[in-house]
Amino acid sequence: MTDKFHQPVDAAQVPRFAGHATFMRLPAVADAEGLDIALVGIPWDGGTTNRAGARHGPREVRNYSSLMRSAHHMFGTEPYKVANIADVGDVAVNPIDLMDGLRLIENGISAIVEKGALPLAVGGDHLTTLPVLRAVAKNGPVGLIHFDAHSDTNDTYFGDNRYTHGTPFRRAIEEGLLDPARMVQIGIRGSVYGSDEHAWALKQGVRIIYMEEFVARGALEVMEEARAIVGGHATYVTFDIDSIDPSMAPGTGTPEIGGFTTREAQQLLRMLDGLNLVGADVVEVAPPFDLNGMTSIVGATVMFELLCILARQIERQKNRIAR
Ligand SMILES: [Mn+2]
Repeated sequence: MTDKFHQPVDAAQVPRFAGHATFMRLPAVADAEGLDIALVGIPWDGGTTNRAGARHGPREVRNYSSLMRSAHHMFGTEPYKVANIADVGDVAVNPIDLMDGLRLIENGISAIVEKGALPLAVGGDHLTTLPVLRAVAKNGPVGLIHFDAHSDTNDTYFGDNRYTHGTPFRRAIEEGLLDPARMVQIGIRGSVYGSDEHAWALKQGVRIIYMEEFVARGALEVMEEARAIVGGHATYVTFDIDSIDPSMAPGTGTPEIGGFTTREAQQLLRMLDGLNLVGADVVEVAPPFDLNGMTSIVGATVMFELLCILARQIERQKNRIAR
């Protein structure tokens, strides 16, 4: 089975600091043909309202992903043995034209989805998730499990500008890409523009689990509720690195204190196992604000956790077909 799937470069043969800096040291391939999971970069931060830099995220996450090994120590999963996974490179982007940027990102992710592969994307700012959702929700609205410090459901910025990294999930609901009754946001915290900032999202039926509620209830209980909300239907997972405390992930554009520890994030992510996922992303890693790569290693590790969840889903599907 192993030899028909792409394998990462063996660290016992080529040390981790050598060779090509691809995601997880997997082969770089031209497109998603034959892949179960496509690792893809979205180097675009044209939706950033304050500190830009997430455009540099994919390159640094690729670099730090060289520290990941090939098996998950808790699940026992060896993702590269059960699924065909490779680095399809970065989608084309336009750093000086927002609407063209969104169009290019949607095209890039659509090319993956059309080949039947699950996209696992690394942003980019959180607006990149909107064109990804346009690509993965072509057959109808999907559910969403959203880890973030911010709800990202505001309406407009700087006048009537509707597309920023503070608005993607409002636009996605309006466009019918997300079913708000199957949406849960976890880790939301920090000061807001007004006391009614989350009123619109709550009115649509979005479940917002503030950090304070997470602290009171714990990962197990919160994720049991999140799993019940999305159920067994198609669901997307989006992980904003600013959900993690800035003491552990400072390299991001909009840091908020009081965040998840990296260990809590691992606990939360592992409880995604068994859902029906159509893709996932890690966004808002901004290397210009990072310290010695400490945020990029968090991004790479979150990516590996998500990769194992997706690989386990592929494995279950293949076993079902084989049976
Ligand atoms: Mn966000």
